[in-house]
Amino acid sequence: MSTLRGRVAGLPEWDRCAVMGVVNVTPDSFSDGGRWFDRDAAIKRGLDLVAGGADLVDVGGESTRPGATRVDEDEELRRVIPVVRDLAAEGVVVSVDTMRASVAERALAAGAVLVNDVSGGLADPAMVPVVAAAEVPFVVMHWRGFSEDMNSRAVYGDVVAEVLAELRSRLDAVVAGGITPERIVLDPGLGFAKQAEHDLALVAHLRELRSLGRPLLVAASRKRFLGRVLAGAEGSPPPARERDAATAAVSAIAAREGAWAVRVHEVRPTADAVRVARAIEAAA
Ligand code: PMM
Repeated sequence: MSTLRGRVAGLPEWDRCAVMGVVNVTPDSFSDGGRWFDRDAAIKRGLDLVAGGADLVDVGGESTRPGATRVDEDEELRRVIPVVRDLAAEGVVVSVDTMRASVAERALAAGAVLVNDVSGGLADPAMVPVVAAAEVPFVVMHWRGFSEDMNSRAVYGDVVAEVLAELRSRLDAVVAGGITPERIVLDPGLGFAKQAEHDLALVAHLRELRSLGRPLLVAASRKRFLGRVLAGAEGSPPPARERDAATAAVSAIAAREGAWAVRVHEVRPTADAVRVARAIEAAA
């Protein structure tokens, strides 16, 4: 079982694909922007996600939707740290979603146990040293550049081969930077410098990404490619909040393909999906 999904040193081991619930403490995330911007609402949301079946909660203070401009460091700290502190104090396994080493460091001091960096350490040269020194797990996502212009980088000949090669080189770089391989999780970065057809191909080929030898995090939740699929050839995509059933479908597939965890905004349907996938795996 753990050979299918892999194990991440420093985190609990779940006997199935884990469910990472998302709390975006932002006014502008595409999926849930503004809903948990207030500190108390964000903390309550994190606790509700755990009650609904989340194994860990990912707290972020910067929107990475295509075209988003960056939030400044003080504001990111102000958004994230109290939420991390309060959720960790409640016993929640907290991950911090940040591209800034300073935010990661402060979040770890406040009780976070995992750093999720969508840039895989590329945005801030201090990130890898901070994570290496803290000896905590690190999510390395496939990333080609900041959100302002990432759509222009969504150009691939063979998306699976290129994402695989680029992730392998990031894995080598962060290991060279002192993060032990046993603590590294890889993520194909659905929607980041990718068009819908690229995201679909990556989900279809998760097993090939597993060949990198590290656990995989899959974050399809409410993303544009699901909107495109649901819209059909002519229609317009449903709003982000109406993509949770589609998200759960990807969660079931990702779990079946050996993903270590799925990152979702609405945990209930996905918690059910990964449990069903686990039951089917046990019956195989
Ligand atoms: N996507 C978003 C934010 N954080 N983290 C990882 N590891 N992988 C992702 O694909 C990812 C992420 C963007 O979605 P959101 O802002 O709506 O949560």
